[in-house]
Amino acid sequence: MSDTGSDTKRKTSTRLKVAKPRLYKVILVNDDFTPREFVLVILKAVFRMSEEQGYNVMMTAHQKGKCVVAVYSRDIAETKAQEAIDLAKQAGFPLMFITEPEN
Ligand code: NFA
Repeated sequence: MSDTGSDTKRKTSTRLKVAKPRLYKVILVNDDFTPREFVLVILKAVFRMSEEQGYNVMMTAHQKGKCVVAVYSRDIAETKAQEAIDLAKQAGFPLMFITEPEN
């Protein structure tokens, strides 16, 4: 009863810490070497995109230079971007993904 006040304070400061999960965009960057079909394989495997979604994202990057693939927490965005880069590198392609905060 007498420490109701301090409990309330602790709860409030905890909420302030968890209430702001910044979201990060994973962006596909165009290059002149990676085959379109390989880009599609990566988008489907790593980012769980459908054939149609993947094709549209791949073609947008191809035509405009880059395209947002998806938005995640920072940790997931960076992990998925690195996974995709590594898979491409293993296959001999310079495919690049970058991450950036949404706001
Ligand atoms: N521009 C690549 C090509 O013509 C395809 C590509 C699309 C690569 C999107 C990277 C990103 N083979």
